[in-house]
Amino acid sequence: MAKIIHTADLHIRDGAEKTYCYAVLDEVLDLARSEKADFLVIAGDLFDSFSDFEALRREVVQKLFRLHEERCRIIYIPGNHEARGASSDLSAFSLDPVQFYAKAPFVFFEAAGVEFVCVPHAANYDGYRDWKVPAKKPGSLRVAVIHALNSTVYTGPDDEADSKAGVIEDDFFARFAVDYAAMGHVHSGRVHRIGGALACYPGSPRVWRAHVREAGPRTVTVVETGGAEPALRTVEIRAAGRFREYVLPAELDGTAPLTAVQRIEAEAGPADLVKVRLTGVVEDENAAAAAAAALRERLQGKVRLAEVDLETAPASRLLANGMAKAFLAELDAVRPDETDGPDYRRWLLARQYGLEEIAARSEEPE
Ligand SMILES: [Mn+2]
Repeated sequence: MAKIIHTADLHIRDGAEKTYCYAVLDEVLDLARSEKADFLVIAGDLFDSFSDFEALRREVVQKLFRLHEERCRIIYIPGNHEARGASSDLSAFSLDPVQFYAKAPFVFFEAAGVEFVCVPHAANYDGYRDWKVPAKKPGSLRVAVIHALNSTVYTGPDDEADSKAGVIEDDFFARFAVDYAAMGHVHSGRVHRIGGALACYPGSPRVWRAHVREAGPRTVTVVETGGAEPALRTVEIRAAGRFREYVLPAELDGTAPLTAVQRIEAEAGPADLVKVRLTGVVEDENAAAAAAAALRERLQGKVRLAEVDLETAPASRLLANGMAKAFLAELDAVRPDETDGPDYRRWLLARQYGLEEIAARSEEPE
């Protein structure tokens, strides 16, 4: 029976983000310690680029060394990001005592009754049918460590054109009698059964970018062997914070309603990445841009990273439009006194929808 902490896609970056990345890493290591894990498996993209790998690998190995001393083996394969901008072959680096397997096409070893097939990231794995992977010993558990896409998640070209990952075929898992596939690359966690294996993406334990795939709790997977099949559970990494996205109708001057901003500030935590999308018709997009910059500045003081996007349209043509003027005058007459609460929000939305509708009609050919 063995216990494995499975993580991937930490994307440790030097510079302003280093403190955050290390807080996430430290929490993962604390978990491995408190769980008394036999293995910590890092399935690629531990570093965000080759230069981050070069700059920080010694510091990171120092952090991992303490866990190693507590008899947890650390197994790490490079993902597609470690090779970004690489000026030398990753397999030439030693991260001792971390078991770093960068030598293509795979490295096989057995430890504590678990057989590992470690597959460093490659642009493709086409030759795998010729790989001389030893037959599985009866009674042992086989874990494949892979940084790639598979058929259940690959839905066409990767949207990160400059950091594509290879695609591993379904047949791979059955051919090499894999029980558990410790996958990396996809940042939202998921488990699929492929060719008799449980193929698990633990998801990134951090928030890497403002994207829907980074939403929800950030987790690592704890795997326990010994039963009929591996038992999995996910553990949230609190230091990761959350990705939070808000769509707000802007006032005519481009500012976000204060109550909405206060709601965001009450909800978001200091480790969060917050994205605000300001929508609607505004009088002057330059003023709106300045208001957006001020909002970004304000939120930046409260959260780890704040992004404010303008998705507005200028009302210049509209204000010359008699219907728009009349509409705004009517609406101003029924503007709620309280700018707090749902009535005001509904009023703001009604005004935006009305203006957008008038804008659309005024562009129709006569
Ligand atoms: Mn990746």
